[in-house]
Amino acid sequence: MIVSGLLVLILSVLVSADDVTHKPNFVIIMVDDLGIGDVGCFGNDTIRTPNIDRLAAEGVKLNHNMVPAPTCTPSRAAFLTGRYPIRMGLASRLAGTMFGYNSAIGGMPSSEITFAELLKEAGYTTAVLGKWHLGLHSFSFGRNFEFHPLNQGFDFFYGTPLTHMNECADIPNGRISLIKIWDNFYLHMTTLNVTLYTIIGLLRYFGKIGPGVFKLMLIFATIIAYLTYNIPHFSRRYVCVFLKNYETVEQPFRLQNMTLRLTKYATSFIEENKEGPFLLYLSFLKVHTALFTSKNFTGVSKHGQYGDNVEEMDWSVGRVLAKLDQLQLTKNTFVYFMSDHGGHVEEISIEPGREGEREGGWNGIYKGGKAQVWEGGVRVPTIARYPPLIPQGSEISVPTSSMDVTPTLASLAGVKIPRDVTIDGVDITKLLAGKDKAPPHEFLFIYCGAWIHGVTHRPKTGNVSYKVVFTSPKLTPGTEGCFNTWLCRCHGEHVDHHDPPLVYDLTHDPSERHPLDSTKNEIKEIISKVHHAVVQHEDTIEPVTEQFKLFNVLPLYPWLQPCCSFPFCSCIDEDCEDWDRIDF
Ligand SMILES: *[C@@H]1O[C@H](CO)[C@@H](O)[C@H](O)[C@H]1NC(C)=O
Ligand SMILES: *[C@@H]1O[C@H](CO)[C@@H](O)[C@H](O)[C@H]1NC(C)=O
Ligand SMILES: *[C@@H]1O[C@H](CO)[C@@H](O)[C@H](O)[C@H]1NC(C)=O
Ligand SMILES: *[C@@H]1O[C@H](CO)[C@@H](O)[C@H](O)[C@H]1NC(C)=O
Ligand SMILES: [Ca+2]
Repeated sequence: MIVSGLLVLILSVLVSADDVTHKPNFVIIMVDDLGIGDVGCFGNDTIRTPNIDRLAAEGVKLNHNMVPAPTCTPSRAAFLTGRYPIRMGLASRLAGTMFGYNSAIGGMPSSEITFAELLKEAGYTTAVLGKWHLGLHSFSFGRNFEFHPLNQGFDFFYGTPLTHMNECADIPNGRISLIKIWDNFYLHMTTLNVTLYTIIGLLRYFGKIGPGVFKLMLIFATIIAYLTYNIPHFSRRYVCVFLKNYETVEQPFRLQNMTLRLTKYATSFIEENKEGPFLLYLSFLKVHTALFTSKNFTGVSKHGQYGDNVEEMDWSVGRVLAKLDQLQLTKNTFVYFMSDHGGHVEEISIEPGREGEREGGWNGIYKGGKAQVWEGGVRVPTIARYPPLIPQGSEISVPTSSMDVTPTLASLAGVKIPRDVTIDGVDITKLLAGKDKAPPHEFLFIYCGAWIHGVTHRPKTGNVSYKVVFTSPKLTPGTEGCFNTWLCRCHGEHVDHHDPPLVYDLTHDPSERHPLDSTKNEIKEIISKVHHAVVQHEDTIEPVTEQFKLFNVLPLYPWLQPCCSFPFCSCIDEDCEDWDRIDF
């Protein structure tokens, strides 16, 4: 409280009222799990993404933009704050590196300063639409919304606190992937329940409990049995929740017209705030599974359901750009487009009739994908457009980071970031403008959970970017994914350690096929420089509260579960039903 009060004070001194009107607007578009090979302007000649391509033609393409961690939660936390996720306790030591439940208590601490907070203090109206995935409540007996977007600088939220998941499929033959992956689900549940009944029976048999307690325990065990066998049925309602600000407005959320809904909210927000300045963070539920499209985009692409999803997302981007054009805001609006990490290689359809069809993103020439240290996991399709600054159709090929967004936005808006906060990203406005071609980062660390698996190294001199890989996931032989675990894991038996580390010349070998000879002196020197950088970086990491503790991430706090109508937790948001007649 005191810190944010101080922040308001500092910022209001720095920002005088009359330059507010000259500030750029910001439209920040985040796509979920989109691969770099899925986009026309990044080399795809069969998928149609004319609107994203238009952005690139009118702005700059960032060919080597990286996320510091290849899964949703940590990547998004870094994006919003400009800091490595480990600085906010979001580097997981567990098998999972993302949040999975609404009734859990981990999240991005509200003490973190997001770009929305910086801009809001500078007079911006801010909104986030779509996926959040940075937590909801911290531990409390009531609801405290500690991790909610409205507590992180956003004035308006319409979206899911969690993410879109396979459980959310609303088509009849949709799937419940987690249960399917956990092959022996019903066997495990039966074992659990038989054990429970046996224990109760034995307790009674040996006279440890009386008949009254025995009956109560039987009732209790029966409730447990009912709940466990119905996890697949309930999980959709628990997981797939849509909020409008703090209110639960749809549960489980309906997918079919979801992109239309987010698009309508996006264009309305721009319209309502055309006098500016505004920040719109449009965070698509697409193109994560379960796949879904509205009527107009069903069966339109050359790449099955996945391609349809990409093309509908592109359409939505097009509506947002058209709204900026229509209101003559294009010139004064900084647009940034990115994916939160690479495509999900292991997402292969198991739907009857479509078995084997790829449902995850395509990472083009890059190796691996989501949850991996390889380029397919961390190099993301990225475009920035801002006509007054950025030359049309330009490209940047030096390594940049998604963490650069916060300092860059702050710089463009003329806001100072408090000096006591460690920011890992850098202000790249001059690089975007084509004025300063110097690489902004000599070292970029690639985290998998709590561990640094690799480092991208761009020496200050010369034109080569290197990658040093210390640890890599054990892939299913003959594939580029970890098909046994559905997503690659970060440590233990699931990874290989490389000593000496593998070194790649990313400039000439972007697919990471040919490690350089580590007996050569120049390669040894690179390894030693990178080792040194890792040690220096680790020295700057201060211990903070770990958010990925087992008791934080499990759904152990049912009273924190958003539920619009107890006990059924079922409702629909009835605004806009007539999608055929809506003007976007
Ligand atoms: C274009 O994207 C589709 C869908 O992800 C993919 O199947 C195809 O291989 C891509 N084409 C190229 C040239 O990368
Ligand atoms: C769907 O396509 C029809 C025919 O082209 C068009 O009139 C309608 O506006 C489209 N709907 C949406 C939501 O774009
Ligand atoms: C950088 O690359 C360009 C061609 O891509 C080459 O002409 C130039 O000599 C290189 N500079 C250095 C310092 O290696
Ligand atoms: C989506 O919109 C179409 C066209 O307006 C409508 O027929 C359909 O029922 C809607 N679907 C849902 C789930 O609301
Ligand atoms: Ca994601």
